[in-house]
Amino acid sequence: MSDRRIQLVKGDITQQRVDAIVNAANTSLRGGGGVDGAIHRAAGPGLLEECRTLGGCPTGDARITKGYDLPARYVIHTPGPVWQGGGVNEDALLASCYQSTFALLHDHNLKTVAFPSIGTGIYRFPIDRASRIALREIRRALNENPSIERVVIVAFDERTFDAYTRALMEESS
Ligand code: AR6
Repeated sequence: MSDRRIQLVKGDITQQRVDAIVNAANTSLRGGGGVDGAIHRAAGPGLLEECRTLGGCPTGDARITKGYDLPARYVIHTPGPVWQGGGVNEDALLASCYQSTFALLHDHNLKTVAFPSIGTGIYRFPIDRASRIALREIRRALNENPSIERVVIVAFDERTFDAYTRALMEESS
């Protein structure tokens, strides 16, 4: 059975009214393209200012900042792996992005979160593989943290929405 706390929606993560949205960042935490660019544009300059104080973040790890002009209270920044064919620990590093994010949610007592599809844009992680890893980690974290109330997966495009739909169906079958 799929966990009722998991929701898949199509849309723009910057519009999500949750405790924290997750940013598919890079290790510099100085902003970038894709969802990172969209989050920085919507949050305003305070976000980059705070990010500059953090001194970067290793791949698979995560850092938390305030949400500034976003409806979300916090942003959790996590750099995914650049896909290089699968032989350099990409699966474990992607899983680690989710694990690190849930650790921060737990530490800060946050109950609702929205994820983009980490790694599957500019970093080219294969979408079917990434969506299975994401759902496996989300379900594991939900089992361990009954206090998490809602996990929204925000698919920006049809391809991403379809891949997560398939992965959700695999899980519930
Ligand atoms: N809301 C939700 N999802 C979005 C949005 C949005 N507003 N905009 C894009 N996406 P990507 P990555 C989707 O490339 O592969 C940046 O330059 C997008 O369609 O944002 O982890 C960082 O600074 C895709 O499905 O992240 C890094 O350098 C998903 O978000 C690098 O890109 C992830 O695509 C990280 O690459």
